[in-house]
Amino acid sequence: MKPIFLTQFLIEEQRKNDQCGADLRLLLEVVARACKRISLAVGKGALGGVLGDAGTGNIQGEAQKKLDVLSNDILLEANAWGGHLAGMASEEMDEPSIIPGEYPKGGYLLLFDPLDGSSNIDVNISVGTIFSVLRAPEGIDPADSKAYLQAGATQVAAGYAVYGPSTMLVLTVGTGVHAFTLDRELGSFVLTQSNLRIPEDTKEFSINASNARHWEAPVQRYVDECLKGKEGPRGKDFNMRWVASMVADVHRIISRGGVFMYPLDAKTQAQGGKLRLLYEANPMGYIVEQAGGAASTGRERILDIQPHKLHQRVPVIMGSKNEVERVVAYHREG
Ligand code: P6P
Repeated sequence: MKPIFLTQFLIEEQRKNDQCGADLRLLLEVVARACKRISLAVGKGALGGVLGDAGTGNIQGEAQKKLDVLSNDILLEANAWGGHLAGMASEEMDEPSIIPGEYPKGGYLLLFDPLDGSSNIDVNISVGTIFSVLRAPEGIDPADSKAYLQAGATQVAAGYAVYGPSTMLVLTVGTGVHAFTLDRELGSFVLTQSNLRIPEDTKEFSINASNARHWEAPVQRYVDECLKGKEGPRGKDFNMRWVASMVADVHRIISRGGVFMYPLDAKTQAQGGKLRLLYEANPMGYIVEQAGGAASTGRERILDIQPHKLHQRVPVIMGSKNEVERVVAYHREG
């Protein structure tokens, strides 16, 4: 069968989807090219001279890996001259980055976590890039973080690249979720799965169990019932997975079902959660919902949250619809 490359897919999407115009298509192609460059750098491992810490920290208070900084720079440079963006915001930058004066500005904002899960890099575990596309609001300077404070439901596109045994690009422009695999010989992303759907039920949950003593009662109850297996109220055995790379964990869930949880707990209560809303929870939540799953904080739909700061953190429970709804029901019951 003739391969469908990302460009052809996006051109065909453009023809049938008013939300996916030429500018958005070109923006997504630029991001995809940047992800190819990141994949190349990540894939070199120790041979690329870019493992280890950069010796700097980000606004999150996290030590930056050399590849965090390199990935961020790759995305900034790739998107500076294209003319599709008014500005960019990143986990690795305190404030938004505006388009250099010598280049035209476009109508979109790009938000990204350039290398999610980077603490896994030095031990050769899958990492990824997460990105979200918003419309640039009229009358707000894209250098002002207020321009990016839009609810996740307003996203026009979202996607991630997962740098694993193969490099995959998974994206949505609002008409389902589609997966592309990087053909390294051609240097092109080839469509390998269309209209991904998350099974509504699962036997697999994903949570960092070392935080168990910090969890709120509803999460404790949900996990305890999973652990009781077929002898317990769920009547079936569960498996657990935790990669500690959101992209890898959520990609598994989009591929075969499951529920990913980084809930509010006593450790993260003060900062509102662990994962970032604008460039982790929102894009992944949009993709999960487009694949028939659900994405909640436990108390509200993630995509409904009105952000109040650029690096805002939120609790995250997303994946198989029936499991997320069960966790939400337990929160309602208290
Ligand atoms: P913990 C990676 O640092 C990340 O932001 C997500 O990708 C991942 O799901 C989570 O943090 C892992 O957190 O507390 O298990 O190390």
